Amino acid sequence: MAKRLLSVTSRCIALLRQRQRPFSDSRGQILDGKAIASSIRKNLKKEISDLKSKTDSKFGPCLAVIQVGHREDSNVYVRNKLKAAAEIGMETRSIKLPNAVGEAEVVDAIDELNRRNDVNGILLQLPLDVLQSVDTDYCINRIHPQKDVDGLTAVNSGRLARGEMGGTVIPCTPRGCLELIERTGTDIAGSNAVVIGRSKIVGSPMRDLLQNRNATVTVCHSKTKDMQDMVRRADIIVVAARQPQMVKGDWLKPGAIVIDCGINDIKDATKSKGYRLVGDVDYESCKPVASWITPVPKGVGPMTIAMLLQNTLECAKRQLAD
Ligand code: NAP
Ligand code: LUD
Repeated sequence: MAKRLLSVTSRCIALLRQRQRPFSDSRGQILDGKAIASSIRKNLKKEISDLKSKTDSKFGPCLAVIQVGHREDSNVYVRNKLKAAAEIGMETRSIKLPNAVGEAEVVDAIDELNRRNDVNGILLQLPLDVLQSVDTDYCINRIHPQKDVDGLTAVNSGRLARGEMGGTVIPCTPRGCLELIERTGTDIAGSNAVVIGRSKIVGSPMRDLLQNRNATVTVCHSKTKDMQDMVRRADIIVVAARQPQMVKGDWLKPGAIVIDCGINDIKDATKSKGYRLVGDVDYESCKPVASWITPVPKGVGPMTIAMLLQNTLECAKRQLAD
């Protein structure tokens, strides 16, 4: 009898402990951004084809990408974006401006795309690769908010910061990160989230998104003291710091969800190109401690592109309804 009572009590204690632990105990699960992005693109392709047949092909979403200069990384990203758009049945326009242009030419290109009814989304690839000084914020804000598929204009980022989600566009990378976090099945509400980085394109909108989901968010940046102490309390950590392999496994709370936005080249003589891509997270030391972790490549990067396509489709649908 005493033995049975003991066993029931210890089972109850074990159950209680499990309830107190908000996250799953399995460690090192990989959040496969490439596979998830591919399934999202497949659904978008179907939706576009259905909308085309319903509207006698009057509906044909079109994404325009402006690239200034010829940075090798931008060439790759822009090529991938245009290819992914075409593959799901979107029209695309690629506008390449030489690095000798000034602000006026960039603004002219944006204004022309703003005017065209056959263009639903406009993306200005950053950073601008220019010889003379051009005000990036000014150019971005020239994009009509309804065509701002990157969600970077002051209007759209202001709406996001204020939690006014109807009609806004969420920046692609943070939207992709949120999608990945949601797919782990974790409860974001009430969790402690740490975002490392506060850029307009990743860190700040990520903070807003997590806060809107009722996480308690701490933002770290280059002047943050005791960053490791902040990270140790985090159930969810999103890193966008442009610092190769900065976050180490022994900084993490066991079972944390780790989302790595970083894309950095580091020298690697064993590779034919002489370098390889790594994130801002030290994957090898973090993987055994995290419950879920994104790899680099094939983590956040492909999600950014899938979310761009989703944003473009959403903008096109709103424009059709107007
Ligand atoms: P960014 O504009 O250079 O901003 C970096 C941020 O990190 C800044 O807020 C900076 O702080 C902070 N930071 C720098 N060093 C730090 C340190 N030692 N400790 C803590 N914080 C530090 O970069 P970004 O455009 O946000 O991009 C971040 C990374 O994500 C890059 O590797 C980029 O290539 C990658 N990225 C990937 C995707 C994708 O689709 N996968 C998309 C966008 C960006 P301060 O504000 O104090 O300067
Ligand atoms: N500017 C972006 N600049 C750079 N990785 C991207 C990106 C795909 N206006 C504007 O697209 O959202 C943007 N809007 N950004 N980025 C970075 C940032 C921008 C980064 C990586 C990838 C887009 C991507 O496909 C692949 C992966 O991680 O698996 C690897 C690609 C490779 O280099 O081999």
